[in-house]
Amino acid sequence: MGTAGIARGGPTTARGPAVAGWACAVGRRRGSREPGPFRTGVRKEKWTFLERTLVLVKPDGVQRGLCGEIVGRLERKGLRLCAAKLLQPGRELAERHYAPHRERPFFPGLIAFLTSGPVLAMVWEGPRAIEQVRLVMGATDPLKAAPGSVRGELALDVGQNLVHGSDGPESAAREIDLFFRPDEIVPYQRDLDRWAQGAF
Ligand code: ABT
Ligand code: MG
Repeated sequence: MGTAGIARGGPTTARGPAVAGWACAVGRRRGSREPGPFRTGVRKEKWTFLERTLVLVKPDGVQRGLCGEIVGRLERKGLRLCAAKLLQPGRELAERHYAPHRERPFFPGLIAFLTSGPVLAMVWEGPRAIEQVRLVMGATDPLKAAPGSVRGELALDVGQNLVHGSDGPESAAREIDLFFRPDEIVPYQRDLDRWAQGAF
């Protein structure tokens, strides 16, 4: 299983690296290997499908002292931080991370930018975390980003746009594996998860 899946055996959904949450609180439907979603008869708790996504505070975000701002927004959204490290990406890591853009004219500048200073790499987890993080980030071009989003509020330039979030389940799995070993991802529950992640 890729590291976008939960470390302790939750079932994988059709959406790729998504995993089933509340695994301790609910069981499978009797006699079924399917994860749901459904309400169990006994505990009245539903399956919540959790996803993991890679988030980078890019070199401009670290240099501008915006790590706390970005982490805070994701925390306040209700997402759960399950891995974090500060590192300066080398050329090979940057090229692998942005491999889907290899043929684009902006690729060399993109690699120069990502390798120009430390980034804060993180894995965030929650229901539909991939889309949720992209919403918090705002559109790639800050001019088109929603006003309350990170890029809409704090960025000016399409290249120096502060933050990266995986754009789909496959890229999340690939990117998490690039930046983290499986044992660097810490699965845990918080009490607030049942208040923020759709337990009712
Ligand atoms: P990333 O999170 O960095 O991947 O940004 P996002 O997914 O919002 O946007 P994409 B399309 O993946 O862009 C990757 C990086 O390339 C930069 N870029 C993109 C340009 O500089 N010019 C362009 O015309 C386009 C389309 C923006 C992204 N990041 N940086 N840094
Ligand atoms: Mg992208």
